[in-house]
Amino acid sequence: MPHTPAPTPRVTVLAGGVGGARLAHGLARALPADALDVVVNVGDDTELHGLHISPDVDTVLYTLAGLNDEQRGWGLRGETYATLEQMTRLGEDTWFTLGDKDLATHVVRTARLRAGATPSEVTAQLAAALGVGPRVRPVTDDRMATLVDTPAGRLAFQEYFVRRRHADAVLGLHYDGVDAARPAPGVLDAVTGADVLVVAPSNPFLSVEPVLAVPGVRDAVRTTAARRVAVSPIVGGQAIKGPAAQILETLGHEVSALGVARLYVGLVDVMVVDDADADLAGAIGDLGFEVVVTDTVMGGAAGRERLARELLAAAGHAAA
Ligand code: FO1
Repeated sequence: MPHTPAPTPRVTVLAGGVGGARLAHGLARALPADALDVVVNVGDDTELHGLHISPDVDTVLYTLAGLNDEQRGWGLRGETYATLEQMTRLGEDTWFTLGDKDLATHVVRTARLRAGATPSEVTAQLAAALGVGPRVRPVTDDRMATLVDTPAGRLAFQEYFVRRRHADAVLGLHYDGVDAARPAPGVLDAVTGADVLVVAPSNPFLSVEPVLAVPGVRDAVRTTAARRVAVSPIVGGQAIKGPAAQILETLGHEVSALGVARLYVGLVDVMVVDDADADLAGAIGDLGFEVVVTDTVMGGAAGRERLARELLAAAGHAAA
């Protein structure tokens, strides 16, 4: 019998910053560029020095372009900071570290937004200029901002995350403006038209929820015919990066892959957990998930691609 190759699956990733970018990079290595959509959180966006900064979108773009700083996860490799040093000398408060090349992104984005382009259009232009093949989409073109309730009061996201080094207990989260936000063009189609929907190992409250909270997105995830796969960002009771463990705890959830799985009931079919959490597989399965236990700690590009291929296999699709 002649062998008919399986059609390439259409894959959409819901992503925050570093974890989402790394998994998207693995998927980009395993799939043709036009098979992959990355829908990105914009609740972390901020305005500083008169510039519009979209950290998660940039982290995804830089990572897919192979230009990111691997150690930090965000920003560009081989950065210099001459502009920031001079801005400090001129009296600007420079707690948010902006490299010279990264500043170019913010200058260009801000100029184009002021000239009337939408965030989606600017993101597509930046992606093309950086040679990024997969479609990278901000979840919305409307303004929304994650605000963090702490014992010190309600903080703007980057105030909490960078300036105060996510040291404050998180008592609650507010996604300001989200009720009036509309999904950006193509976002709902990317969710409903996918064969595989991947929820990246990003922070459930800081990265995934502000994507789902945009009206229409959660329903699209609930009802899509895509096979839906989530990777736990909690491994062995700890976050791979950032404050996910502390936030789960202060918001009253179990700090484990099981605690994460409980958040995704009804939204996801397959939970992928790390080998370190093999003992939780039974309890996660009891929630109705199919469970895949594997090495989820993505090292370099090869590790990301391996995990990406395992996810696609778990979803019933082979990679290209
Ligand atoms: N994260 C930090 O911890 N410190 C920084 O100074 C910092 C600067 C920065 C500049 C541009 C950018 O795109 C991201 C940057 N990040 C920084 C990361 C970022 O703010 C957070 O990691 C994300 O918003 C959380 O997903």
